Amino acid sequence: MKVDRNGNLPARRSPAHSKPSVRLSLPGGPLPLDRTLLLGILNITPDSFSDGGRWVDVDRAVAHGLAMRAQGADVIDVGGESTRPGAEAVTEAEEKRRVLPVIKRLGGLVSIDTSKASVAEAALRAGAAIVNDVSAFGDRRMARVVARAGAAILLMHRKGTPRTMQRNPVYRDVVEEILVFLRRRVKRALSAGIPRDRIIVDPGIGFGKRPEHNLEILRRLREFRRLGFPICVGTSRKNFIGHVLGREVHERLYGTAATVAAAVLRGAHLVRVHDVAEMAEVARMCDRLK
Ligand code: HH2
Repeated sequence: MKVDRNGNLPARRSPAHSKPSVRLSLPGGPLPLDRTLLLGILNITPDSFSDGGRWVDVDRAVAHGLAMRAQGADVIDVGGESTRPGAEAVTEAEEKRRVLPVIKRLGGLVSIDTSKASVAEAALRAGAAIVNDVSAFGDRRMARVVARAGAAILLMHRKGTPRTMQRNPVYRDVVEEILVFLRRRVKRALSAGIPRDRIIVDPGIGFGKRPEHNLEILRRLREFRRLGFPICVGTSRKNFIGHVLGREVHERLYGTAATVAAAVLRGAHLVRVHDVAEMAEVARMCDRLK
């Protein structure tokens, strides 16, 4: 190995101290990725798997969004349609009726969790800056809508649809298959005119995956850094935690904390969580341990 003229080995740039190579910009300016960003989940749905029915009233939803922000959420992820396995589809009109008044009143940094281009378009007009599309362009108009608005897109992997995705999902290599899928969807985003620094990727924990697939994704999360985009991970209260610990949905706080810690230590840039106050502490601690 080469030494410098004082006989010292060259300084190694540790990943923790080098500048993050991935970037994220929103219409309001760049978002720093030197610490993990938190997406606080706000489901305005009667049937979401863990908080269904809690935030269907607009006043309560807005108050909860503001409370999550005060607890450390960087982005409030507003959704009007549950994606849980077997969930019923919701019409465009109903989804808009649920999310738009809340987005308008929340202000600040908001992402819209939708797979419908028309809902995304209306939400971006109402003030959202990120489209969280769990179908990764299942609606062919979505890429153009996001590009035209100058918004960011969060592209998530999913195998099948909410109706079918948990019916015996099979992979040869779960991580490789997701990487191939995400590369293709990123390409589609770029060719629609969405800039590189407005793209986020997500392996889609729980979407067409068995518990062992979800665990493997988290163990091998570093491999997603090869894509070169910010990585978002959503493990909060999900079924694979219940599977490991034998806990019901509302007993998964510690299990969620363990998965958030694993994700942050293995390179997640954003985590999508229900329990913002607790997970903000987990993320801050793990940021310092990197
Ligand atoms: N998970 C859910 C919904 N949206 N978006 C991203 N990017 N990543 C995720 O892992 C993800 C997501 C499912 O969780 P939740 O919103 O709590 O439940 P429901 O879909 O039943 O509303």
